[in-house]
Amino acid sequence: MILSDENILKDIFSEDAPKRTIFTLYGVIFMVMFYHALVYFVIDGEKIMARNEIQEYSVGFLENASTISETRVVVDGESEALDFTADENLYDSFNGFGYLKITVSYSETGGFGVGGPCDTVSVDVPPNGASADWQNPSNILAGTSDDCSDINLYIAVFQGYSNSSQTLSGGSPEEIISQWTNNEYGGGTFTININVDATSQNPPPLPQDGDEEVTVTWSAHFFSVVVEEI
Ligand SMILES: [Ca+2]
Repeated sequence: MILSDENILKDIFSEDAPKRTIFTLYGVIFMVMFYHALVYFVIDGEKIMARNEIQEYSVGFLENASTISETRVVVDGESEALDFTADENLYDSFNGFGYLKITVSYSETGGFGVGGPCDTVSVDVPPNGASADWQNPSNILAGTSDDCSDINLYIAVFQGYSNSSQTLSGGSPEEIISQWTNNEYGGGTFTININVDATSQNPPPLPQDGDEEVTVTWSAHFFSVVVEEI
């Protein structure tokens, strides 16, 4: 059968042909064609568009450490507290505050003579006062040193941040960047408590070591997020 306009018109206006059958046949053909067109343009078309729309991105982080040090003489048997608040300008320059590293260092001073024994220094950071990922298993919130070696503490600040690049599918660069942008994390004041247990070279009545000079270095690691199409 040849489906041409001429035939259709001829059939429709024909006196002889059983019109009902012809119309029914054309109706079925039309519906089958319509169905295929619908499937092609609407259903498959959407799938094809969706496939083309899924864009892959690499998400990376550039870190910047902002460091500040403070030295305090802590009297034997007493506790001193030092505070740290991140500079608000850092939130304007970066997407977020990733983590805070604290280094506590000291050497033997006031030991009355060369080679005096190192004091014992203990520190702890109470998990409050600042907004941080306090439950993160990587956190090191306390430490002790009795050989003049440094104490290194670590506080995860931005929830979920690990500075490992990743690949994402879908979404838009703006959405990904907004996921990694937050100026709440790290807000507030971090505090470190320092305790010194001084160790003297010789027992009394010789002069006793009564304190230690402790330096605390706060290193705030802020990051910028970099999203690239791949
Ligand atoms: Ca000392």
